[in-house]
Amino acid sequence: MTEVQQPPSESTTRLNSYVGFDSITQQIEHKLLKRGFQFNVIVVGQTGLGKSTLINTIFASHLIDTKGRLEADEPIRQTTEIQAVSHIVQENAVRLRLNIVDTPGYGDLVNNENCWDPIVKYIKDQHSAYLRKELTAMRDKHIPDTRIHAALYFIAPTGHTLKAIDIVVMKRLSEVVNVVPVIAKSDSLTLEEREAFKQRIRAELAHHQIRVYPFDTEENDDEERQLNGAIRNMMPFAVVGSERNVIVDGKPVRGRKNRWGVVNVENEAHCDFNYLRNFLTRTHLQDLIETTAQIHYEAFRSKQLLALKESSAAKSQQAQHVGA
Ligand SMILES: Nc1nc2c(ncn2[C@@H]2O[C@H](COP(=O)(O)OP(=O)(O)O)[C@@H](O)[C@H]2O)c(=O)[nH]1
Ligand SMILES: [Mg+2]
Repeated sequence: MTEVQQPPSESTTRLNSYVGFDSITQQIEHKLLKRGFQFNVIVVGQTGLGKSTLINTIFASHLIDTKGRLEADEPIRQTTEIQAVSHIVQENAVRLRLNIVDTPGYGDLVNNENCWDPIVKYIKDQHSAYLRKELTAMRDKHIPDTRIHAALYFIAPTGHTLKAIDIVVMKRLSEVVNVVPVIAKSDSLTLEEREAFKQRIRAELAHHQIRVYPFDTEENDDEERQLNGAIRNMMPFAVVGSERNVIVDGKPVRGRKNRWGVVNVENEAHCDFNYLRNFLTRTHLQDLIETTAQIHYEAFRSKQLLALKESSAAKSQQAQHVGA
């Protein structure tokens, strides 16, 4: 009688069942699922463009998948400091700790020079905290990750061109983080205006050589390249946010009600909110996390370590001088 090798199943104990290294994918999956994922996003842009509102909308739209709608919230408060809002969202067996960092707007002042500094500093501080943990002798097996995986950059829906400040800030941000531009309050543009504005922004980004996410790396296969190409063609996502539910077909949805009708933020005919959410938390989640570690954090890390080496070399030279 020949024995049939059985693939591992929940009912057989792990040790005496068939074990091949093809089971590694299940092992990894099991471990990752147990640990859950941490995903950190920051929102950046001028005051009043709907950053805090969009954060609220993203969370509300996720919570509907599991727990039903949030009720209409407290009135809007002005954001005065950099502040993280965090919720655990779950889809099937996967737990995602979604952390969105809200920032006070800038651009209200006459002189906006270096107004982006606190945001760039915040992003670098997270890299630096991670590096410090990584370098301690008794480093934790799992370092809590606060590194920012994506920066949503809010563009005012002027329908004209980018402002000088948009170009400067996106350029600076793209050096330290994955930048995802969005057109804020896009309900104020007609569909034609929106399309023309998107095209103009893409042309300007290219002209100023601002590298926004997603960009292709050598590791990408054809399918990924195609998907990235499609996303780049619809960038920037034209979003609408709302802190209120409106009733559409008898069901409450996040939306904005006007005299002439209702914008349902999750309706793809109305705006790109769904595309943005799927892009961030589904199709590109893992890639955003990886690019952050392998490109942005790595650049920071090697710079810091080099500086550290140089300063210790200088110190030991000094010590030799003193000793001589
Ligand atoms: N028309 C429109 N108004 C919006 C949208 N998102 C937010 N708002 C409104 O814009 C104002 C400022 O929003 P807020 O989220 O505080 O902006 P923040 O300063 O960028 O955080 C509020 O009155 C919001 O109700 C949107 O998508 N469309
Ligand atoms: Mg705000």
